[in-house]
Amino acid sequence: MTSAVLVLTALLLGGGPGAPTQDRPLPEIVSFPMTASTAARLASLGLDLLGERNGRLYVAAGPRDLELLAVEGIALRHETWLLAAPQGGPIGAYHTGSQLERDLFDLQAKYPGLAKVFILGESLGRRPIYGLKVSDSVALEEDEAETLILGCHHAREWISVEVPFLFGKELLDLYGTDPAARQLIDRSEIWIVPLVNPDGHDYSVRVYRYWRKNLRDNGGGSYGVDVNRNYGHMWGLDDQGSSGNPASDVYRGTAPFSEPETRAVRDLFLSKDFRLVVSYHSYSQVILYPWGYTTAPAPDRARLSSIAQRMADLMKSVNGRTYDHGQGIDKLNYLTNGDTVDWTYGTAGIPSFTIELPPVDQLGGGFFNAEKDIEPIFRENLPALLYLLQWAVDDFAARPPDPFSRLLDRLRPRLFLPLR
Ligand code: 0X9
Ligand code: ZN
Repeated sequence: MTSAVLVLTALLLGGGPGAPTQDRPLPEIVSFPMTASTAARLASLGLDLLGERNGRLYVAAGPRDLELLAVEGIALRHETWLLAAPQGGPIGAYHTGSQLERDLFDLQAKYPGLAKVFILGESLGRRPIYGLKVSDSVALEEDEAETLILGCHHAREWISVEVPFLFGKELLDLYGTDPAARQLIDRSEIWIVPLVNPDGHDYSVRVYRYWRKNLRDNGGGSYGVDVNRNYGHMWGLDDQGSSGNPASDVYRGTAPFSEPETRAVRDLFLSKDFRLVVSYHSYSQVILYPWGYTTAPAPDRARLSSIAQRMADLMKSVNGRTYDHGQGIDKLNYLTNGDTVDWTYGTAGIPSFTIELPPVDQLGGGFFNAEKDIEPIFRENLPALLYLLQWAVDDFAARPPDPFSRLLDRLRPRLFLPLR
């Protein structure tokens, strides 16, 4: 089947989790420092050596090769994007992984005291999963309200990279001019991860626009785990909220946190004391809160609902666009087990939201937002995000960690203590 036919088939099957696809991922171009021993080692692993340039050895490596290299502990550098990206960027105003990397480091360089790039883990294809921390005295771990903002668990949901990234940029730009924004940044630590699934996203950019999962080789010719079905709360509870079939677009993987992408988010989450989590997706124009795995309401549904209502009001006030809000089953008509916000809510009891960005439906464009829509979609989400930061700051003031918890917080990175 040509990819045009695949896209068409997928579109005809409707929105939400799309049709399973079995396209084979292209090999990556990776490079190594050129030494005789590295060359011999790579050749002995049966890798496809492309040649040498400027003291580096270039190799074409498929998913299995990359796993092998990881097991062997051979350090490599990803070069595919550098080699493939035409001037101006291959996907217009949207970020590719390498453009995101560059723009995050640019923000750090422009705002050294306020922005810090960090790597929370590596994808299966050994791409760094980048985050941006925004705070005053950003190099320090201060005793402040922590908020986590995630984007792009699902490869084809490109707009969900842009909103978290632009939010980080906007906060930094506002710091010098807006006293209210400045106070929020001074009083909180904002952790932004715009691209949780860099392998899948790259595949969606370069090969198959409709790709959803990561690029796990499941064997038997099927690829990908749904990164938003691999978290540990009620993982694999039933076959409605996720699938045990590797070919499915909602395949949950072989175990909770079997995927490096979910482990990276888990480890960041457990090393902090987050007060609030937002995970961006598209499309549907709806704010979702736990639970996803059941039709039963969350214990503090009233609180979740009132925060969501306020967010929806703020969103509407910008462009007049309406975001609905509610529990997954009521708003999307399907259950989800092993998703991000069920896990953060189930683990820490903190308000946790999935925001499905516009459009509202397939007819409005589904996953394929126009470039000109990036800015208005970001703008209408900005006040709601600022409100969430304020909510976290207020929550922190109302429920400050006690001295013993603070001691544990300081020790946690050294002791790998789980979240209280
Ligand atoms: O199915 C998903 O993972 C999300 N929708 S998407 O179309 N972007 O794939 C929805 C997750 C909803 N989660 C909860 N309600 N907990
Ligand atoms: Zn999604």
